[in-house]
Amino acid sequence: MSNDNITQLNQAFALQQGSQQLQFSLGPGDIPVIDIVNSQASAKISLQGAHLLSWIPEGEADVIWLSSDASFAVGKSVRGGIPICWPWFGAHESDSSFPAHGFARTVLWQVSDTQALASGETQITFQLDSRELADKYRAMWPQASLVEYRLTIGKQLSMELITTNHSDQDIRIGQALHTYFHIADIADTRVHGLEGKDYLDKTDGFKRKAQKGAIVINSEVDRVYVETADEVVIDDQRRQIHIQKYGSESTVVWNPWQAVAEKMGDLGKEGYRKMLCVESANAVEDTVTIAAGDSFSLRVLYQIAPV
Ligand code: TA6
Repeated sequence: MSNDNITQLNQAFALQQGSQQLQFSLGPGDIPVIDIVNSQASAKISLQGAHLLSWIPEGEADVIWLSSDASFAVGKSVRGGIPICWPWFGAHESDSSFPAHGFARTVLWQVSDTQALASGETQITFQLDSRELADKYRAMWPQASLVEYRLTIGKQLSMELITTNHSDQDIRIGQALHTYFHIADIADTRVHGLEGKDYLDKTDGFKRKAQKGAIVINSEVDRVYVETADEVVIDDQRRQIHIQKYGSESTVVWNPWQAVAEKMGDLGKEGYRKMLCVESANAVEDTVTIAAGDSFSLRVLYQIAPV
């Protein structure tokens, strides 16, 4: 991407309301980024992957964690933020050479609309049209489909991921908003709302287990909680992050802990103490079939509350 592309994006989509509310610039790795500032919050989003990198509601610390060792390169997913896993979650079910968590997080999305809402929030809509993908991705996903991703930035963060099937057959997708939440300290953090639910434990051959009480993390955790459509709350004893979701039956909870984090190489020193992924997903037993011509919406809302 060049500075000319940035000028064109700003001409088409920048928002000015007194001061600059939404603008594009060239970020690290020559990847365009969008800065949003309104009276309720600020945010940063990369055009690669439509990847939200930061959301800071007024008066709060960043709710989203981004690794100090994150690298920004064309075609590479960023460690932190909100990667979009689509059209599959985790490993591809039949071809291990395909990238984990799909390709949506590593390709450039199109911006289709920006709006300064009367509520004071800022809305931006991205699109990913499978018919316009490079050949290597079309080989992985030949089905005609359009994904729209609408983010509303304010005191709350709202995200909607809508997949429309433009082919003449059913399509089946797995997906997740793979959010890295910024927490004060993993030792003080509890996750509520999944008590009594079954999960598939990736660290133990995907064995099915039952959650007893709130989730406490003191070693590697990599779990897909099934049949979990209800609200989840992360409490780090400084604040609570409330996660409401619609059109998501699975919830993934992940922290690699120290040894795995060290091998990953981009999680930062002690990064695992400051991050926790709680992902609103349709994964494993809960992939979604979309009939020809139909759409499916995954909608997720984050809000902060005092402890
Ligand atoms: O969502 C949890 C998970 O699937 C873990 O198994 C872990 O590997 C993580 O995602 C990160 O995946 P990535 O492909 O971004 O390295």
